[in-house]
Amino acid sequence: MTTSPRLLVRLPLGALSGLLAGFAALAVAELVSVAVRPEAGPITAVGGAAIDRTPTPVKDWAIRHFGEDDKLVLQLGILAALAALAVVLGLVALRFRRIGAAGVLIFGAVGAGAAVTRPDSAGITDALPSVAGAVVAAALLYYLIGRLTGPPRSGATQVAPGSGPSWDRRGFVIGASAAAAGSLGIGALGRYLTDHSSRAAVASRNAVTLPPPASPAAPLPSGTQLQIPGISSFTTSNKSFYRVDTALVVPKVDAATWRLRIHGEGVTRPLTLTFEDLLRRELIEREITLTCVSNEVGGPYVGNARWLGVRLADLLAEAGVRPPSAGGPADQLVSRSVDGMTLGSPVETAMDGRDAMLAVGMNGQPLPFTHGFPVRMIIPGLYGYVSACKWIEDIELTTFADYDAYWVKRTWARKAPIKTESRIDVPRPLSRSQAGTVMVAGVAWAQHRGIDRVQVRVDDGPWQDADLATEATIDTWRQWSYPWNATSGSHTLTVRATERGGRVQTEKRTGTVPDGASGWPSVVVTID
Ligand SMILES: Nc1nc2c(c(=O)[nH]1)N[C@H]1C(S)=C(S)[C@@H](COP(=O)(O)O)O[C@H]1N2
Ligand SMILES: [Mo]
Repeated sequence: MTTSPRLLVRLPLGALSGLLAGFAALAVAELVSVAVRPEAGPITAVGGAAIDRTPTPVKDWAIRHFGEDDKLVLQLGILAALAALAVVLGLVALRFRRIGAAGVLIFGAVGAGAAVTRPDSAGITDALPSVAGAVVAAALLYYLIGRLTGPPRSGATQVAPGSGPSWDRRGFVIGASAAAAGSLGIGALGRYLTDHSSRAAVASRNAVTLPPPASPAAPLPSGTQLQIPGISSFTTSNKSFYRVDTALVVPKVDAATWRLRIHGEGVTRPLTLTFEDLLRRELIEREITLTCVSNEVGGPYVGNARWLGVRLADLLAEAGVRPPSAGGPADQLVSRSVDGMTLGSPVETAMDGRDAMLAVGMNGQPLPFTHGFPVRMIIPGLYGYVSACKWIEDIELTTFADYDAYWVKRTWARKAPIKTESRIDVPRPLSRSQAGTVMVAGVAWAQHRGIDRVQVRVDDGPWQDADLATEATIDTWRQWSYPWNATSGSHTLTVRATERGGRVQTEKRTGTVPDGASGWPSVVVTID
């Protein structure tokens, strides 16, 4: 004979019911999202909405503290919140079965709302994953809680008359087990199908043979790379190149079906280009150092690569675009990516003769998916958020007065040329070295202006000229080194760079918002 489980048993089973319902919701939603759109899954949609709504200082803090793991941390946070919520709903349902189930539906509506309002939303169908997940989960919760609290059903275990409410232990165990197994199976199927759908993109990337550039990068002059342990390699490998973007799921774009549209104000011949179209054009190859506006003084979000691509100014000219200085009506070029990101760059800068390009290659490889395959923009001298659109699919000519891009809506500057900066790579902060010659070394950058001088100061001593590595181009960073005759004690090393033309890197310390951090980097070291 089974009587109603005591509170100590009922509460955990209610919580378990909630968790199983939540798990089923996610599994079903993710499976349905494969059919609809992978980005329409509730975790991705809610996470994306959260990223977009996070106040800039918090986002900046998250990037600083979690670095490139920021998105993983966010997803784990969402999962933890969902789990807590599922437990609460399970417990509520013990008392109020309908309200618990309705609560599940409400959270499904939140997921659906987030999905359809994402900038890359395909419309109302994006609600389907969340809705399907929520309906299944609500039904499951209703059923499981019913086993815990409901009256004995005919055919259930025999109950002595008058013994009070009973619970269907067997029904609960079977239902819960079936739900867990079913969710696991559905989840696995969803995962398998997701991998399968990205296979076309992977195959299209594997099939790319990058043509040789019509205008190759000059071979790196000898002396560009100093032989000093711990200094940033002049060329940053694709694997170690920093990654900064808002994409929770790295877009896997099939190059075979990819198209780029160029249109808007002053465009007399709108263009639609395929990936093959781009590869057939004259390609340029250039060394360019990319920097993120979120890079703190001394921070890691800067890297140099050899980019291969199509000159952006040529494509724009072909579309009939004239820069404002030649009477063109558009002063802003808005790039849009497949995941709905928007970046605004000055048309004047893109067409002023610098090597702005639509890049297809990075260090001799097709772009990695994380860095924008199949095509991204690169404009030397501008921070990434106003130039380096990854997974680009649309270029619209407009004005700064008429349109604010994604980060501009979130308090960052409309225009953001890269500030002259330097970084001490060695010695590491708070490291210990032996008295004698200690190599102080690092990198300095002032893209599209060039670095002419780097100076090092020990404590409050005079500024000493560092030795500069050979310059590759004015668009790249430059290594430097200073053999320091170190004496024992604690010392502060400070560095500053001077750009071509004589302007010294400003001492003024500012944070990253709104247009990039400034100030002199320093490290404190101990000499034994
Ligand atoms: N589609 C898309 N492109 C993007 C971003 C993004 O979030 N989405 N981030 C930009 C920013 S802020 C920077 S600094 C560079 C970083 O490029 P990387 O990840 O290849 O280093 O990409 C830019 N392009
Ligand atoms: Mo950035």
